[in-house]
Amino acid sequence: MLSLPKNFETFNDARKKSFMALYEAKQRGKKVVGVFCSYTPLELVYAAGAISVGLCGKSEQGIPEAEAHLPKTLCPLIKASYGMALTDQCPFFYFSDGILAETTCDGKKKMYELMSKFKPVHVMNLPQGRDQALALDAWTEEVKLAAKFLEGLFSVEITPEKLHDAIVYRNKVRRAIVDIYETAKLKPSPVSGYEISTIAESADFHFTDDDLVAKLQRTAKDLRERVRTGADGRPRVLITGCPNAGVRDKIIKTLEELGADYVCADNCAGPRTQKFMVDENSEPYRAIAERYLKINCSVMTPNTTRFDDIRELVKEYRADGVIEIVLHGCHTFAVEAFTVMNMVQNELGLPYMRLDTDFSQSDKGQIETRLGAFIEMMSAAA
Ligand code: BJ8
Repeated sequence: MLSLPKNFETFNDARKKSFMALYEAKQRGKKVVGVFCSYTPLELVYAAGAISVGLCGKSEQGIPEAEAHLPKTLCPLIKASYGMALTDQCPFFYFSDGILAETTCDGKKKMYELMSKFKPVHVMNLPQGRDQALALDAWTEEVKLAAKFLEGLFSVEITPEKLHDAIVYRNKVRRAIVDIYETAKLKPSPVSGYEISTIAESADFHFTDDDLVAKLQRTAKDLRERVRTGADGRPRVLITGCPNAGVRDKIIKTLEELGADYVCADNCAGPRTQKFMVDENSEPYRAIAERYLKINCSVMTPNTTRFDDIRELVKEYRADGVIEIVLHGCHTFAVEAFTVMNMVQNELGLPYMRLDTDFSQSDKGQIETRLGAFIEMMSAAA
């Protein structure tokens, strides 16, 4: 009989619901793999007969405890992720049988060394110079090693057939999620970006046997048919930079309450990452490696294709301005922000604002003031 975490009673209702679905899946014998990054090849997890669950910290919870082990100046996403695991406050970490991780930024990869004291952790070596001659070969080998890790962890065999089925399934999920994001291409968007991002994220916490693809497709259709009164003339914003789930309420909700629409994200929570499919007709390990290596994250060097993404997304989603979110301690996005600013202001001719922040509420008032001024700037430029 599986036990519940000690602090189960203190979880809020939404978390309890999601956690209970995972708990029931575990009771049915499902295995769970915790993941932290868009570079994790989820196809392997599914081919191993397991469920993946996103473990990134999204609030201040666990940060004070994490700071006893990690530098205070580290990015809040890393500290929160580690702190939740350390203090056993994350129900999803609690039920993860193992962790599949990658060498992305320095803080994350060193944090995984500490995390491996709590759970089996396999770290894939992500080649960051992805244009180099042997990058794709090396990453293909890493994908194979990750498959071996999962086979060993769960005593299963990842057959070519299982891998192919997993590739086809994950492609379908991605297409359905992109369809939901693309609702916001309509002008005015029939639905708030806050709601779209919440729906898309819920696909990472799907632990029942319901048909996820059908559910997402139904949702996309419902969203498109919605009529949103009073949405005409609201400035449309593209958000770029670090993952924004930990600051969604502080920034995105406030932005929309102040009168703008968040229509698209050029970050891991957005069509930029989901749009790449795995080629279903090629050798599966190489096809998976190719797909994931296309992701335009600032941990890559050079990362010029990220700027092509921003150009395209600004055009497709008809953005009136760009907001860049830089989490404290995230050097790669902080450095790239200079190039993003120049491109948005000088080449695209749009207002740009950079917000340096963390998961605390201490800068809430200041952010609200800056968002208000930015909305006025976009309205004046329209
Ligand atoms: S693919 S964005 S999920 S690495 S943890 S890099 S914020 S200092 S999360 Fe990321 Fe994968 Fe890239 Fe996406 Fe900066 Fe913090 Fe590092 Fe971060």
